[in-house]
Amino acid sequence: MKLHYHPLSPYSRKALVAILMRGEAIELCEIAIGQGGLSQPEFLALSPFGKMPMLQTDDGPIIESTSIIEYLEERGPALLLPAGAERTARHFDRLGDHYLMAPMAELFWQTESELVKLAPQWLPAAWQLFATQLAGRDFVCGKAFSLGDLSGAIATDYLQRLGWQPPPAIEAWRQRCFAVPAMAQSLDMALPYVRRILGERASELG
Ligand SMILES: N[C@@H](CCC(=O)N[C@@H](CS)C(=O)NCC(=O)O)C(=O)O
Repeated sequence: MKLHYHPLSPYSRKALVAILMRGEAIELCEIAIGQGGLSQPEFLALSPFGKMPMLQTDDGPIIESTSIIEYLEERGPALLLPAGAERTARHFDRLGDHYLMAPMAELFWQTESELVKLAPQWLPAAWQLFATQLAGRDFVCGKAFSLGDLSGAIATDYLQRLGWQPPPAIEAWRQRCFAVPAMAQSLDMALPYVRRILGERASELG
């Protein structure tokens, strides 16, 4: 299997963490995003919307970060969908993707989209939903890190680097999530790119 991804891409990082947690021999193929890698005909033939991540498997290409994780979980071992708490994990994955990750991506790339305008309402509301679920729990599904934490924690980490400070309970959870070795490893892989982009922006501002 081959994961087509980029270390900076937060959706790619969801799939990357699932792979790193498994220690499975899946080839990591970094997409040359600066050289139009996402719009190459060979890539579009496998990922027709020009989006990453994409997992090449014997069952065909799989797009959508959550679907890639579900594919890996189905093959086993199930590491990110805890028995009895799958619905909660999936629910918080959706909340994280739609209400934290999506506005974060627009803020990161400084677009002028509707999501940027919604961010001041959506981010605190989404963090509140996570905080309510996390009351008395280490992670969204209890003691173990799961799919329910992935998207929200990765987005929150980027958001705080962009100056959006989460409430203390969310910050404490973000730190717990990044103490998971695969999360820490994916962050190490992303940081050179994050620092370069945010550093360039800071120096542009003087
Ligand atoms: N819902 C998709 C979102 C994928 C996505 O938007 N990926 C971004 C990178 S983080 C991308 O490929 N953007 C390229 C583009 O939109 O042109 C998923 O979960 O995989």
